[in-house]
Amino acid sequence: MAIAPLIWPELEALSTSQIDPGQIDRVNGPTNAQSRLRLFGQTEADIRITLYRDHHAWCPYCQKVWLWLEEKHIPYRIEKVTMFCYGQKEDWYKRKVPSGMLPALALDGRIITESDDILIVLERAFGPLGLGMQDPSVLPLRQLERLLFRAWCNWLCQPAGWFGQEHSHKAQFVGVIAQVEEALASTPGPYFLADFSTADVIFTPYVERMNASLYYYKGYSLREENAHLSAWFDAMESRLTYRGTQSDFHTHAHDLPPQMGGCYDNGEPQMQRNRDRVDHGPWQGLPDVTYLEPETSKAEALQRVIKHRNNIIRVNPAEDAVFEQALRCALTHLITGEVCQPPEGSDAALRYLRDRISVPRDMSIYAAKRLRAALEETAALVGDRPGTPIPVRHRHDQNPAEFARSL
Ligand SMILES: N[C@@H](CCC(=O)N[C@@H](CS)C(=O)NCC(=O)O)C(=O)O
Repeated sequence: MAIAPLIWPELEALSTSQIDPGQIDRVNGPTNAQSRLRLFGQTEADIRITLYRDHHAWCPYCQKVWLWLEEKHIPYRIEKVTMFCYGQKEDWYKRKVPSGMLPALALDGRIITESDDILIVLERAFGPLGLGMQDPSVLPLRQLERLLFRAWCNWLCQPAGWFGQEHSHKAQFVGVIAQVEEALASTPGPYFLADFSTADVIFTPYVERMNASLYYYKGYSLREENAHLSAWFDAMESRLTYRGTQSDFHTHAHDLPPQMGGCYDNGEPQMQRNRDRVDHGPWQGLPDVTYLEPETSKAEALQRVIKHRNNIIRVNPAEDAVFEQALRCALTHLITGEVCQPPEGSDAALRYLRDRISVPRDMSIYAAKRLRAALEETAALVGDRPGTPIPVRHRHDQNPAEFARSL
């Protein structure tokens, strides 16, 4: 039987009965994308660093530096900057870094750019993370990571063309992956060296993006087809630092095209099945995450939407009153499991939001999967109209300026 949508205070009470907002410690608790200050039990007087990274917690080079700081428990502040394809770059940032490129880091007031240079400077100031950037065992792994990056770009970012070309780009990538598998097999544990180190941090951002994009655009499941990489992903997911920075297939599949200048699908049946699943669900069970789902994932999703609800409703193309009610229906369904009938004609509006949940910017990976499912199941009660298509040349639909007041 369908129930009436809960009102906001009722939804809020349900989210806080499962997660007390006061207990989410953004400053000293687990790694998270919402924090502006990280202390790890130290004081603000101990801070020597500001990390400038993108609002979307998407930039791979920022993720590298972010993970490093989190692993080393170095206290730091975070300033968020808009990437060009999301909106207008902040003037204050262009005065600091005229190119506008991210990441940048201020150490004792001195600005450093280029993620590798940043890590080298950080190592000098705070010591290496395991073995350092210029260690003889790390250097060849850094070169291997760049080789893999180039092979991935060649495969993903060029039209399939004639069959042989697609085949040779794939073969080239798979050949480099064999070297990565060999490197991982040569150590006793799951990491690139005997212990977790800088080398794992260096590989993380792009291997995560490869896993997502090749699944979606090429029908190739990096994590499932390579035993050592699979164990490496599992080991990375055992770390709260990585979980806090981890994105999902949907976010990456749709954030990559404007950043990479286009991603090309190969049209194969497996690719089409994968794309359909990433876009329309079911999202549970996709090989973008394997650690056990936290019990609080639905409450987390609810809490995050409640916090930003005014802007979420304002930017949605549907009429505010209609979407406000539809959104409460989806959230009621999310948290109670009951069916809640949304207003007629709200299906496209619900799918608009379904397609714009960004991980980890908005919430963690499992919370996003639960919210997408609740939005889709609620939309399906009134129709099958898709949301406004996600743009591929820019992501102005995600302009952080629209959310500035509640970020
Ligand atoms: N080699 C640089 C690359 C940095 C880079 O390409 N950053 C991109 C984001 S992933 C950027 O800032 N692009 C400008 C923008 O999108 O606003 C590094 O390692 O830091």
